[in-house]
Amino acid sequence: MKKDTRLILAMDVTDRDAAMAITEKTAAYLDAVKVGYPLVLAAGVDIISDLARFAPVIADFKVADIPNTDRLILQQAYRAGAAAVIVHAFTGRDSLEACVAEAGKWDRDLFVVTEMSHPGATDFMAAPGEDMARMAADCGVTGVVAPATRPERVKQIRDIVGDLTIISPGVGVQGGSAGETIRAGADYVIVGRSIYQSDDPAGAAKQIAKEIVSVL
Ligand code: NUP
Repeated sequence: MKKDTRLILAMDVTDRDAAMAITEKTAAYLDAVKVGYPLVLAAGVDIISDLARFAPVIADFKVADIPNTDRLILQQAYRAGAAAVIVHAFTGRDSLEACVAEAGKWDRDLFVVTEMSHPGATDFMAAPGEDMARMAADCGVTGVVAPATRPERVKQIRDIVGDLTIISPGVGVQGGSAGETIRAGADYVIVGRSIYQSDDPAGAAKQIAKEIVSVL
């Protein structure tokens, strides 16, 4: 994944044509596009290779199963053309190691969720978040997902994961700031609704990319 604008679009629009059109319009400001269940279930898995024409695709499948099932899911995501897959870590080391091995076979990226960005993440996920970040670094993943809504946590997670890539959702509608998140140590911010619900998605993406440049 190139590190140019440091902006990743979360493409959660469920209309295939709209998803394609918005991604094409904003592509000049993106380092990657992230898809998850909303769009893939609506449009089919081929949407991954279709969007990959505009930017590398991160499959946000938050994979969380036994090692064998994790492996099977990752195979399908990479086969469909995903440059990276997002998985959970709370399932434990054997599951994560299976994911790392599968990503290695395909020579693709793997990101691990530490603590999520929504308020409910503090109910259960925050406490083991640092342990999960430590285990992720230990297992040799590409990077981790850390909450832009809590820049202080991004800083703490940066201290744990060293040079690994940090991608941070929660900018815009969820309340996080792109500039603060990058300043806290994230490599990329992930932005969805603030871009795809805008009347001018390209203008919104350009503005966020500008904000990021201003803090580098
Ligand atoms: O902790 C996380 N928070 C989060 O919002 C982990 C995620 N993967 N996401 C995803 O990022 C979420 O599912 C959505 O696709 C995107 C944020 O979108 P938005 O709040 O900018 O619209």
